[in-house]
Amino acid sequence: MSFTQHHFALFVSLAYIDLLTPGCTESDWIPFRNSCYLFSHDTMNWTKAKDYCEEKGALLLKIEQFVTNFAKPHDYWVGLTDQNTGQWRWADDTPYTMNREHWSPGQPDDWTEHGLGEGGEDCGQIAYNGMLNDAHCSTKMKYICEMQN
Ligand SMILES: *[C@@H]1O[C@H](CO)[C@@H](O)[C@H](O)[C@H]1NC(C)=O
Ligand SMILES: [Ca+2]
Repeated sequence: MSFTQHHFALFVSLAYIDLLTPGCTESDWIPFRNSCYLFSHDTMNWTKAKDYCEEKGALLLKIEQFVTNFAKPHDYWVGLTDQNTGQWRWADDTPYTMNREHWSPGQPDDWTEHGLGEGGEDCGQIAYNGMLNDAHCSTKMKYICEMQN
């Protein structure tokens, strides 16, 4: 485990216990490096989650650095979508460079048999195992916002 991963693991543990820590103005937000993070308890579809983060002056999570020890008992929306352009982009409209090592095996698969309405899977989530998957954007899911200080 690298120095960086160690600190990320610590940050994930802090997120579990909702520690009130100085550095973030809202109590549910967890400081890590130069950002504050919200691991939501409520669930929203991808677009609502993106809007909620933006209302808070934050972004649906843009993952700068992947770690293998992301261990959370939930799936969370992150700020990845290919719904408008067919190309994966971050919620701040910057391009995402595909790296399949960060996706669960066989993902993104743009699955269409979900029974959730039209289209395939165009929105990105991070699963409990720390790997990405594309899911139907209408799915209500927890989400992670990142506010840069
Ligand atoms: C997301 O949720 C909002 C409000 O609940 C709704 O208006 C919108 O149509 C939903 N979008 C999708 C893609 O399901
Ligand atoms: Ca998928």
